Amino acid sequence: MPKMQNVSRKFGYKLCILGEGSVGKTTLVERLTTGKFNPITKMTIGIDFSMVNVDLEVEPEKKVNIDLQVWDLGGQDRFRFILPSYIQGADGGLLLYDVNWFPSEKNLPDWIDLWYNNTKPGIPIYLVGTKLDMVTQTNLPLVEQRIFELQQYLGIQKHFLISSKDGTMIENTIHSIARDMWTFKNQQSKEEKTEYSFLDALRKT
Ligand SMILES: Nc1nc2c(ncn2[C@@H]2O[C@H](COP(=O)(O)OP(=O)(O)OP(=O)(O)O)[C@@H](O)[C@H]2O)c(=O)[nH]1
Ligand SMILES: [Mg+2]
Repeated sequence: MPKMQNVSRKFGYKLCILGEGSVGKTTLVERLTTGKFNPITKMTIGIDFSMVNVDLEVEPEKKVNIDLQVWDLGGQDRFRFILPSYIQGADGGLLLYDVNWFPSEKNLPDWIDLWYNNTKPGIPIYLVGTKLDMVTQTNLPLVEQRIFELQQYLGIQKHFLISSKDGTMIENTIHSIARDMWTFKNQQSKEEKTEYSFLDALRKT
């Protein structure tokens, strides 16, 4: 039997970045692609695409290599009409809001509805609070309380607090969603295989 160690299979998934204007979508994508913080991003006009490569050990001695095609849509209201087709075919989503700016939370329920109306059940979506570097020690308990309330209210358990400025939790967030995307896809293909073999068995009888 060949040894499975270091065997790497390649996958390509679509990851959508969602959220209001100025919450830090493009800055996150730039951090992922260049490893740097860009303090002077321009507002995104339409959609930008980037590739991010992630190596994951999904099981002991089983590695996969994932090409994430990251879709970044301008958060201005005038781009909202594209949203359903933007989301279609997504394998995962990061819904960003700025933890220092409560108005960026206002439309989170609409974003969630939009997501569930345009994706299959089970496709991972995370809530991501941005600009953690701007939260003071005094404000942190308030922010944590607010996150807890949002999770309950929106029914989303997976939440990450990130800073694209100092890099906090950026890698963890992307590795975690890549792993969840892989798990979901893997589960789905197993279910499809079971369905086909069941149909094959029926045909043979
Ligand atoms: N301090 C700090 N500033 C950030 C962070 N992330 C983004 N910013 C700043 O926030 C501003 C807006 O960031 P963008 O990434 O352009 O926001 P966006 O969500 O892509 O905005 P639209 O393209 O208009 O939808 C920029 O000035 C960024 O430098 C962060 O983690 N910390
Ligand atoms: Mg942008």
